[in-house]
Amino acid sequence: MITFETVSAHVHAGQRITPDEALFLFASNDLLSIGELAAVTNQRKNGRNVYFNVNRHINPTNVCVNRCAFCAFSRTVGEDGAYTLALDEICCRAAEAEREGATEVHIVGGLHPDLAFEFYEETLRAIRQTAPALHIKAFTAVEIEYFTRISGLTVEQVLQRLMAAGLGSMPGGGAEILVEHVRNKICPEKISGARWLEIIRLAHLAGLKTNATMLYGHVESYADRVAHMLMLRTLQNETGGFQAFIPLAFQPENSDLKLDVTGTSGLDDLKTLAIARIFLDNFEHIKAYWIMLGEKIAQVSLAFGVNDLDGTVVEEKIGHDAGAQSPQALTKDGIITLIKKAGKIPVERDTLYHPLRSF
Ligand code: V47
Ligand code: SF4
Repeated sequence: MITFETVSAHVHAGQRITPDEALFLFASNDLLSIGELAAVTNQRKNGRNVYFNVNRHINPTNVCVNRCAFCAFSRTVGEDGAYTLALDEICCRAAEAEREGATEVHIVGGLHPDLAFEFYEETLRAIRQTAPALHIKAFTAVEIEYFTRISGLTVEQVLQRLMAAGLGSMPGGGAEILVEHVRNKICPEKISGARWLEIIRLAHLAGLKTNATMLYGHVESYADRVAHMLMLRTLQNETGGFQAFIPLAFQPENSDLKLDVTGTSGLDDLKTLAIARIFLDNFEHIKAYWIMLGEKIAQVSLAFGVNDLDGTVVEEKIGHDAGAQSPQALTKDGIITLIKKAGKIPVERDTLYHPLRSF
């Protein structure tokens, strides 16, 4: 029989916990005990260090053929609010980010019906030329699959071409919940969970590091969350290519997902981050995305197993179009203060987690 004591004994002995044990923790409301186990796990991996980076998000277009039910960011061509940035504008934002001390640009966008694959290659080349110091973390597995469709190339060829043009790593979006019956409800047009995993696997084999996200707090059950994390843990065993796991708290405003939900609770946010820290023993980093969580929950999460805060971001659309109440940007000083006041050591990192300086 699973009890808190048996799970705790496994964690303290440094043993991997089972999916049933993770489910047992989700069913418990003993947040402080779960947080303690996560903190022990994190302390072993990262000590008191908390990583952050100075980055800027750029979303080249919000025009998207998928129109996932939870997404308040996307538009169809010609719809009010639809936009596509010119290459010059993208470069201008990247150059500004570099001038202001960023080390990374994070680029994701909609699946535009009229842009050719060459536009994305050109974007990478142009950024590399105008802002050579920036690491380019770009394109989710969903976008990579779309590029194969519009170009007629294989996944491997798309990845090679993008890497030759300057792609340095990939973000973890598009994973949502990898379980098929959930995807059928929230994003029926999106690639399957199996395909998402396959593309990420190929990216890892090509030498790209990626992250993995999990969109939670909508129609999924705790069992779905555990199944999602198990698929990631299994792939990580094989490739070792994941850097951070990032749970994304669902923001319910302006989406077509007609749910009687007001957004996730602070308790659920902290429990999910803590269980992720315990269950995903082969992930080095659990990232709190303050945009979706708010600064205060993100700060408290540092006592619940989290060791990474997303960066300065500067301009965020996906969460804010869906009602996120957090600011658009945090300054570097703001992040450092937030981490210090949680009793931790702020460590600025580059995209690949090389420490740059601590404060
Ligand atoms: O895949 C869309 C999510 C993701 C909503 O890898 C929503 O470092 C909440 O993946 N409520 C894109 N979430 C963002 C993303 C990301 C963000 C920060 C860091 C990294 C990283 C990756 O945003 C999408 C989707 O899961 N999303 N709509 C919404 N209403
Ligand atoms: Fe398009 Fe991504 Fe929004 Fe889905 S989540 S509609 S794929 S931009």
